[in-house]
Amino acid sequence: MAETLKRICLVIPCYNEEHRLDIDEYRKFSGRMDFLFVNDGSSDGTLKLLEREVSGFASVLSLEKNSGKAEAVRRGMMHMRTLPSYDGIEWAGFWDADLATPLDEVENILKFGDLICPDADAVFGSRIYRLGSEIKRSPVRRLLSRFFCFIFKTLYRIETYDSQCGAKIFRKKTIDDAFSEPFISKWIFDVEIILRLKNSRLVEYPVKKWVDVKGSKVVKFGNIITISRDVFKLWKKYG
Ligand SMILES: Nc1nc2c(ncn2[C@@H]2O[C@H](COP(=O)(O)OP(=O)(O)O)[C@@H](O)[C@H]2O)c(=O)[nH]1
Ligand SMILES: [Mg+2]
Repeated sequence: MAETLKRICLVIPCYNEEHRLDIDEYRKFSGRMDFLFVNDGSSDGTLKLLEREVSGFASVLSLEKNSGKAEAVRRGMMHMRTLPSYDGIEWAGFWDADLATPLDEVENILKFGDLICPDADAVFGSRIYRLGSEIKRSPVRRLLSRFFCFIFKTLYRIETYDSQCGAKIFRKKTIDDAFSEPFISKWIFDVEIILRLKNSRLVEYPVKKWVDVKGSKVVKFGNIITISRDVFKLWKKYG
């Protein structure tokens, strides 16, 4: 355990997460990693919950207006640099608030970075179905993910198996390149990050567990149209 002690700070973007945030789970892991919760202009009791429950063991940044996950993560990554613990950490990342990827995977992803790919600039969680893993995703999400990865490969020559997993970590030196400029895409900013980091060494870590948590706000028909527009915008800018 000691080797992962506060080597990493995770941004947790939170939009209307009052009923999904498992505060006790975060508290349990807070001795081993830092958390920066970003309230993304929630209209429910998320901010009150964060102020009441996490300020004793984690940091909170609150955005007045809802700006979407991409901007919430970006602002969090930028704000992290002002935290007193920032100098001591080696890695920074973002992790979905619903803990679809459990927090014990943080240690595994760090080990993967250290042992298997010590020269990696970023390690991205990837939901690969295989013996010994527990990946529970709806068939619709699986299908969409395969379809969009095919598009990304064709249009941008990105060889990722799973671009959208909400568990990603970055070495500190890559943060500026990945996050200093606002993203032009709303839902596929993960792909935009890959396009921005084309000169860095990026690797995928096959998560052992990923469980679809009820209450997703992303997979909706309207968003699929926005995603398609994003694909075109990215192609125009980075293609
Ligand atoms: N949907 C949505 N999620 C946001 C927004 N801002 C931050 N998030 C966070 O993005 C993460 C992923 O959201 P979720 O609904 O679980 O997406 P999914 O599981 O990928 O379908 C969660 O931590 C959300 O709280 C936003 O404006 N909309
Ligand atoms: Mg989710």
